[in-house]
Amino acid sequence: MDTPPSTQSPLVGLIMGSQSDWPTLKHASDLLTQLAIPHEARITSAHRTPDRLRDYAMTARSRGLRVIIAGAGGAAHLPGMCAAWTALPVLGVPIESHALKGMDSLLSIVQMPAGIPVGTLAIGPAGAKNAALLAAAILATTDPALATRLDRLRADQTQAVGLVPTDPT
Ligand code: RP5
Repeated sequence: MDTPPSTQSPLVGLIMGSQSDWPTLKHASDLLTQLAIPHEARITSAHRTPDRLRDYAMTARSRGLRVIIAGAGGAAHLPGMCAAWTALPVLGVPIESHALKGMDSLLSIVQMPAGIPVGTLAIGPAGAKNAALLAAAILATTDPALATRLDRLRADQTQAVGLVPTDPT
C-alpha cells in the first residue's frame, strides 16, 4: 500500500533524542504512513533540549496528538520524562546503542517506577515497527476504517510467510 503524505493534523507524535535515532524511528514512520495515520517526527532530547521536550509533551494533547512514540538510546530518559508531562499513551523504543547493544536503553525505558507508565517495545527496528503497530491498534479502537486497514496489513503479513524454507541466495 503506497500512501501519499497526509495533510491532516498528526495523531501520533514520533520523538527521539537525537538525529542518530532517526534510522530506527523511520521504521515506525514508514508503517504509520502505510496505514495512512497522520504523524509528525521531532528531535526532543531530554538532556540537550529539555525545554523543547517539556513544551512538546505539555501541548501534545491540545494539539490533537493521541499517542506518542519516543525513541532514545543510552541513559534513555526521554520516554519517561515525556510521560511525566503528558497522560497520553507513551510507547518507548530502546535504540540499539554501540556500547551496550541497547540493553542500557531497554532497562532505562522499561524500569519506570509505578505511577508513570511507558509501554516499552523491543530494542531497535523491531521495536520501532511494533510501536507503530501498537499505536495503530490504540487508534483503531475508535476508528473502524483504520481497524480494517490494520487487519488487512496483518493478513498480508500472514500471507507472505512461506511454508517451506529456501536456501539463502
Ligand atoms: C540519546 O543519546 C539519543 O537518544 C541517542 O540514542 C544517544 C546518542 O546520541 P548522539 O550522541 O548520537 O546524538 O540522547
